[in-house]
Amino acid sequence: MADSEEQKFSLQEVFDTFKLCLSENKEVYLQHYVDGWRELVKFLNSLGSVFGFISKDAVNKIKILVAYLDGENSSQYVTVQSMVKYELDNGLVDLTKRGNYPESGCRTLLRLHRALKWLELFLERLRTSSEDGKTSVMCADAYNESLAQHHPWVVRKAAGMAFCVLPARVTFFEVLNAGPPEQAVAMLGEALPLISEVYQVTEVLYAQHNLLDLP
Ligand code: 1Q0
Repeated sequence: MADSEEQKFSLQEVFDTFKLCLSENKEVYLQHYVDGWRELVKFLNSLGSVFGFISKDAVNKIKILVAYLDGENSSQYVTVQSMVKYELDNGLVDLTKRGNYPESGCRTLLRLHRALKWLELFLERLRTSSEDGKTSVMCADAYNESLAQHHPWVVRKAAGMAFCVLPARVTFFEVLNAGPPEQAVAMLGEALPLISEVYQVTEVLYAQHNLLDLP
């Protein structure tokens, strides 16, 4: 019982973690960023095993970042800004092709960062959709506009198949566990600017350091 309670997804929790992500001077706290993704993965898992290959990859990336957060250099991984500085200053990032650092914090976070764009686009569509809107179409459109360009054909194909089995809009809102659709829509309206700002801050940082195409 307690276990399934723990697994229960809460939109409020996503909202809260993304709110905590940004420091006063607009640095992104890695711990909260990772916690936000953890919560999202819970949601993904509740949609069923078709999404297993996606959640597995997300969990893998979360684990890599958690290892840095808990590791001996944890003080360098407090914010995404400090992580970027530390890894670049110490030559811990494969910049042009995969080599000695296939699991750098920078390249791992970049994958989640790109997925955050998908999330932003998808949630915005969901928020503004009408009752008969199709979640599978909203999801696919958001994906094609963002993540898809970074994925090879086979991943795009598998993702496209998974989107087809997304629950209908009304069920989707039920799984969101945030009250009636109007209430969930209102919460999305509050959460989106936060997600969007975290995305934007990270995007600018990565662009400044030429990190947007890390292999
Ligand atoms: C609701 C439906 C969820 C659909 C998720 C869309 C994303 C599709 C991504 C497909 C990823 C396929 C698995 C492998 C990809 C990797 O090759 C790729 C690159 O990594 P690498 O190491 O090979 O260079 N990895 C990624 O691009 C990272 C993908 C992470 C996706 C994380 C998705 C987590 C989803 C959360 C559910 C969100 C629910 C929305 C509603 C919540 C309301 C706040």
